[in-house]
Amino acid sequence: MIEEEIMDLQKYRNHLIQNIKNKLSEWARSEETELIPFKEVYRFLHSIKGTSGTLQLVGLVEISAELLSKLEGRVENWDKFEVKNFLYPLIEFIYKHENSNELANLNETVLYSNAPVIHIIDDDVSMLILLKDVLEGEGWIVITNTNPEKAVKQYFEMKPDCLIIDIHLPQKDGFQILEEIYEHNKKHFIPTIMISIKSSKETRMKAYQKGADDFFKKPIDLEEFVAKINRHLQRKKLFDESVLIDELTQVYNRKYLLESLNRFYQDFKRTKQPFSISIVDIDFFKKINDTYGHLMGDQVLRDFAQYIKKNVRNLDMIFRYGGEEFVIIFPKTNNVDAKKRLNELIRGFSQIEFTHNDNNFTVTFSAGLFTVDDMGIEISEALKEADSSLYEAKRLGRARVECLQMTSNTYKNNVLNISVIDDDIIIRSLLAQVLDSISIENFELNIKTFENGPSFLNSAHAKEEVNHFLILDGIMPEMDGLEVLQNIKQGKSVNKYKVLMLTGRNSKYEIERALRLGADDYVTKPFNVNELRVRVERILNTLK
Ligand code: GH3
Ligand code: MG
Repeated sequence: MIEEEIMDLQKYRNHLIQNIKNKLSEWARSEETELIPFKEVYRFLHSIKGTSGTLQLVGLVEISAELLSKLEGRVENWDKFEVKNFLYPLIEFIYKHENSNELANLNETVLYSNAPVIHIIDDDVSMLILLKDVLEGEGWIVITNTNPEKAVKQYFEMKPDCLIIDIHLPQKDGFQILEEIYEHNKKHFIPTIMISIKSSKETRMKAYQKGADDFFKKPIDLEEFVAKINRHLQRKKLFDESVLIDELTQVYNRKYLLESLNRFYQDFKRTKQPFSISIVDIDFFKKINDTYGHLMGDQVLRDFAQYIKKNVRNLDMIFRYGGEEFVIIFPKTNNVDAKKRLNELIRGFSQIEFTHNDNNFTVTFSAGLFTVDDMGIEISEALKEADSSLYEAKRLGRARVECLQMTSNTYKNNVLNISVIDDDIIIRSLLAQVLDSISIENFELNIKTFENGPSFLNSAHAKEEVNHFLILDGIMPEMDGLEVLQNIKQGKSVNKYKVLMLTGRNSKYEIERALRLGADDYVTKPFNVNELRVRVERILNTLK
């Protein structure tokens, strides 16, 4: 009896959700110029709120109530994009509700933008799927290839932190891949692990001679495999860091500055919290060298860098930019606060007494400031602006901070077309939102969603001669995703496309076909939204 009641409730819940989806689809299909009456959205939410209470969908009651309260005072009609953004919490709820069982089973790994990237090349798809699953469970980003030609290309694009290669591959064996990447690997110390069914001493020796760091015999002991990779990644990280520290002053070097600035810029675009960049330069440094000698000059540089490092917050960062020029990044800091801090630093440092033989002297520095608080500005421009301000600080007498923050110009960006093709309105809206929150420096992202293959293939969006990133559902009613993939990969613009396939969790066949047909990566459904964002960000950054 009770069982029956529960089942019935489930039936009505599905019905409600289907109704919501139908309405969302209807709005999504409307013309861009067509306005959606304010009243319609209101009635829609109102009805959800009423019904979901009865159906004991507590989360949905809360979301609809919250959205309704935000509608108070509103009278204007909406365009469809506005509606989609507004209703995002609802879309997220439905996604989680529909996939709750499977999402609960997903490892709750947290992926960070700086998660290590592991590249696996193996034509045995079962092995590939298994390893990808296990390694992603560790919070690492895993990219996979079955085709060696494509793998080498992807290796240079993605610059992984660890490489795993099967020896026996079609066309080209693992040893040949090792040869092709040898020079790059030597410079970047990318740990390379060979895996193979054959493990004769001869095979292992050959692997090591060609540049492999490690060798695992199949079947692989996964626990040991993960432990080893972890070790390799730790060493790789230490190596990367040592390359990023300036030897004399022991603060970060210029190479790391550019990388960090990009990261802070991404965070800014996501969080909208401004951050400040300052170029600082020691005043009359040449005179210190001339008067007290180069060794003393070096000492001043060291002390200066350490003074700044000790007197800024933990999250602030200092970099040696050039000779006696440094850059300080103040994350989550507006212009006024950054200026105040710089003034304190200038005052504090000027009071430090240096001693050379019996002479005491003090040193000052000047600072140029620029605060990134506007989407229109690019990092390279921001640095230039900070530099002009530094010049102004020097001109006005030194030992001071200046900020000439000019209004940002309009910059011409490259265009990257992004398409999502999925028959499910929830997935489409969810992905559109995820993509919307991503920004890639110097690129204007042009995002469009399609509910089936043909509408995409026939669209102007697909035909434009620009780089294109495609998220493609594997299984769709009208035209299978794999068919769409095939279509693109046989087209003349194949090189302009990067394709991420959405596949079923357990469908080896689908994954296999996708990779063979040239998909650049795959993600199994249901996916964790945050994880997907990080992955997509990584892929998009390789398109720069
Ligand atoms: P201003 O106040 O306008 O910045 O004058 P300045 O003398 O500080 O600047 P200028 O650019 O004329 O001179 C900078 C000097 O810094 C020239 C260069 O020899 C010296 N320098 C650059 N790198 C190092 C270093 O690593 N160690 C030492 N001791 N000197 C360095
Ligand atoms: Mg100077």
